[in-house]
Amino acid sequence: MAVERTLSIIKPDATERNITGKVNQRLEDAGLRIVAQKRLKLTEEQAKAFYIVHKDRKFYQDLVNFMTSGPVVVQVLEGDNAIAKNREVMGATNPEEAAPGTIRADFARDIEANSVHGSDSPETAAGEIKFFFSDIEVVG
Ligand code: RTP
Ligand code: MG
Repeated sequence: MAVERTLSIIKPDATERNITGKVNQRLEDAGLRIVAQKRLKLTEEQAKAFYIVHKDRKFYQDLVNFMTSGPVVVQVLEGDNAIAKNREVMGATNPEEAAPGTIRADFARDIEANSVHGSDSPETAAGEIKFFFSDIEVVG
């Protein structure tokens, strides 16, 4: 299995409840290593740019409003098969459909305020990591 890196975001609904440590524990327990991490408050412009692939979806502006509503923690996770592994630990987008024991099943409020983001392919992971981190900020 290939060692990969993926971009993770702990979303405003989770920072608000002060559960970033609990989320990180889930990630680390799954064998993912946090090789970069910082706390930010996204601007409208940054959130729109990050989610540009969803610009034609009807939830786009709501999502941008939510992602700018409070601090986020952006992170790079590293490990074997990290992209798929992180998506597995996160659970389905809608917490009502997320498997028991996943982060979203246990912590998400609803389909929008769903606590975490994770890149969905090697290509998006590379682009999303670059969006937030320079090379010297990622220490494997
Ligand atoms: P993410 O990109 O955050 O890891 O989540 P995902 O792949 O599971 O979901 P995606 O389809 O990429 O949607 C991105 C985020 O938009 C919000 N969303 N709201 N109101 C809605 O129907 C709806 N659908 C999606 C969620 O915050 C979702 O994670
Ligand atoms: Mg997505």
